[in-house]
Amino acid sequence: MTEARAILLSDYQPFSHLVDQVTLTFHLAPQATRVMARLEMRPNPAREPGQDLRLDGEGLRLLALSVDGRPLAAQPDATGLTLAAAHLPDGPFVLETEVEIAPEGNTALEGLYMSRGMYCTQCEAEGFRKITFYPDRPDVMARFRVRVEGDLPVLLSNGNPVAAGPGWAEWDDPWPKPAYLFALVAGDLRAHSARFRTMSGRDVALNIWVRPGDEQRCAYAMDSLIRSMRWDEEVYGREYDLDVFNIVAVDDFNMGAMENKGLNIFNSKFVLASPETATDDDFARIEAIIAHEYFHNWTGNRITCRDWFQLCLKEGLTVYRDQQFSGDMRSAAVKRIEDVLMLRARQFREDQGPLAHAVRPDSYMEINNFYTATIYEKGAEVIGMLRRLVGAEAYARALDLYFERHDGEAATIEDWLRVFEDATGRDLTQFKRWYTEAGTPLLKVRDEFNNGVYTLHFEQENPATPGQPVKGAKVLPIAVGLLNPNGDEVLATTVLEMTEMRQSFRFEGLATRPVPSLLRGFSAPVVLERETPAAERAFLLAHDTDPFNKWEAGRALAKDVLARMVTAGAAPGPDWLDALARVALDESLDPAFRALCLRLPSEDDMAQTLHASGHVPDPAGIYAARRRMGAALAQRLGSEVPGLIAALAEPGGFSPDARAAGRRALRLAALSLLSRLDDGAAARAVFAQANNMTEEVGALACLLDIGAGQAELARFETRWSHDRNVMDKWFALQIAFAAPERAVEVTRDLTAHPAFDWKNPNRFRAVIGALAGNHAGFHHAEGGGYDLVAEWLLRLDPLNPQTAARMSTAFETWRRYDADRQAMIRAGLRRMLATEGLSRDLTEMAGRMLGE
Ligand code: B3K
Ligand code: ZN
Repeated sequence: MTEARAILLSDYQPFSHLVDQVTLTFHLAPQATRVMARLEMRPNPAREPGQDLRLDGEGLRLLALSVDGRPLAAQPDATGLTLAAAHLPDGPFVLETEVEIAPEGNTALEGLYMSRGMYCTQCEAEGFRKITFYPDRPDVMARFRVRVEGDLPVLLSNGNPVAAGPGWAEWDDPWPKPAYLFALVAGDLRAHSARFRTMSGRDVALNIWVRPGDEQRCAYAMDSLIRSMRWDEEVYGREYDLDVFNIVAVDDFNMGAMENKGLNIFNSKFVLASPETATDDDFARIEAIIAHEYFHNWTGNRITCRDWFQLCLKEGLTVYRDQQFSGDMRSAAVKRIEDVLMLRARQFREDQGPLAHAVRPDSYMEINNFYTATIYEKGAEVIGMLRRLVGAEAYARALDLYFERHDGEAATIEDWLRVFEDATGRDLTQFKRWYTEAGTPLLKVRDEFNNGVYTLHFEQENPATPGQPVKGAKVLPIAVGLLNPNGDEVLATTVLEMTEMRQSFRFEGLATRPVPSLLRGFSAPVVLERETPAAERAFLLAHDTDPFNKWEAGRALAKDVLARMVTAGAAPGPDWLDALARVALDESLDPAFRALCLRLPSEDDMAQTLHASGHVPDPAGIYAARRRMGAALAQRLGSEVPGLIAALAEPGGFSPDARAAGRRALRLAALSLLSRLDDGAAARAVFAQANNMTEEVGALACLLDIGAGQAELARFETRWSHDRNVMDKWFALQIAFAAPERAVEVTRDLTAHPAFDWKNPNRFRAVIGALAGNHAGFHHAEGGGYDLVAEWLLRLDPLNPQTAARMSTAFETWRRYDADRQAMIRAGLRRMLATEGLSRDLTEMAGRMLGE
């Protein structure tokens, strides 16, 4: 199965044939499902006549094959079936196949598989070929009609329901689509239903399908769906286009969710929520993912990708849209800060390591390995930059043109950029480098003030990445504002457009030297480097009118302090402590914002930053320094904290809205500080009285963080052992908060827990992923963390290569660390590569990480 061959963008050719209509019939059975496929095809006029027909197919038992009713003898190979041109008509023909598959044995969770008695599918990127023989590529778009037969009460597929009887149902999807958007679900399910009237007055039936008993936990997802549908009409003018929209929650799922046309399939963790079981973060993620999958209906489904190299065309744009949506629903400033935190934690990390790749890569071995932070989050940043450069109004015009011009098509990044060029008259040739060149630019800034003229000198560096040693200058939209020394803004936010390697910008008529607020709103995904005195950072934390940069100033200050603590053994000085204390206690500020300011830089973030500035990060040293930093903050704020906690208590019922969530976030941040001073007494009380999961789990985390909480852990387990999604939190928390020298042992013990169902991706991530995320534990000098993660990846790989490969990115940062750690990780990756039968997924990842 591990034929290691790279697929190249430059090899793209249109498919030999077109598929006009697909008719599928499924006889469901766990061990032997029959799939009958009838494909109405014709040669593609865009190709020379007389092409063979190559169909993809993996793990299929071929039972029958005919062309225009005439049986044909053809022998499939390991990856598909070739029908020689000689056996095919020159004009339209009907190809029929019958195959048998075994969904019950499908542990890869790709294709048709079973999750706790229910049938479901995951076809993106290349899972449809595990269901039937088909040209499984996104530029082959066809109409699908599906008949499902099985002895389960609910039988679903894409499109509109057309007919149903006992044990069968038929569905018709009028919108041509690629096979990766195909879906089928069958199970004993219950619906939480609602209706939606579209902007043109069409009535749509909305259903969220869940296991019996879970219907009560769908209200928030439904509300999010309705708000998403309305928002897409109001902001993008996009209306829904079928009579029904179905969402199904499944427990065994490799990622978050999937945008199958009219039948979204979700990891149950991103659907089910009640105040008792879901945290505020869960609610926010549910809202974002429901929106994301819904928005794909236009950006992904109506307009899809020509080939998988264009993945960011749908993912970057859809992430950008879901970020806009969450910003509109909540606090835009807080949302932007959270998005940047995540971008730096995942995408900068990826971009600065051996897995760096372009937003539009030009080669891959296994496409599932490219559903990355670069394609998604950097892809979204690139669109944000485009909008900043052309302006909101031109962006809206360009998007209208995109939908008008490419509806029903499989498009490319070139098509996308041409739409912007045509709508705005801009030449985007240089801008396109954001799509084709990997790496995080470094933006160095110097400033100068002479005779009332203030000058900013910028210089960009575009570091080498695997396969891309030299790069050109990027177009950088740099949003700046200037403040005068009493804190008034003397220049409101202005977007400078940098297009050269070195460029200076002048500001005239200033009475005094201004304080610059650079890269407001994080206007470009770069690392900003400027010698900035601590006093200036503290000034911006107090006075910047741009909320992102206000936060960023505090963040930079904290990172400077922490870096000095790690590298020079310094103590956290009063400047930082006082500045932070003022923000924490400033009641004119949004509590959610204050909570974000109180969050210390993560250990991995510090390791990344130290490495970038030429240090070899010592995980134990970072851990210890960060704890000292937290302790100092607790001391500084100590007397104020109980008052803060009391003032933020929310009597009355729970509401998941952003305002209430922000207050809880600040209250828990304060509780965490207090726990260091009162040995957890207050946290124990909050845990005991909690009527919502945010506070229950938040208080438990405070206790675990100070090395306490064993009794509470036991109580939590007793209370929640029946609930998988909640128990994932129980597993993950203990590992996340385990002290560095105990993390491996705690993890090992939990892998022996009877509820450690490691074939379930959520549970695997909650345990093995949590160890990989415990920076000092995973990177413990003895290497036990590396060994344990590698051991489990190798165990999972034969069953579920996709999830194993994704988690292998735990090792992508190996070059940051000292020689001993590097040697251990390299040896582990080499052992992986030497393992017989290693999947193509993990082979590609380990090979790229080693750079060999
Ligand atoms: N498009 C899917 C991801 C599919 C991942 C396949 N390995 C979910 C999403 O981005 O919306
Ligand atoms: Zn997506």
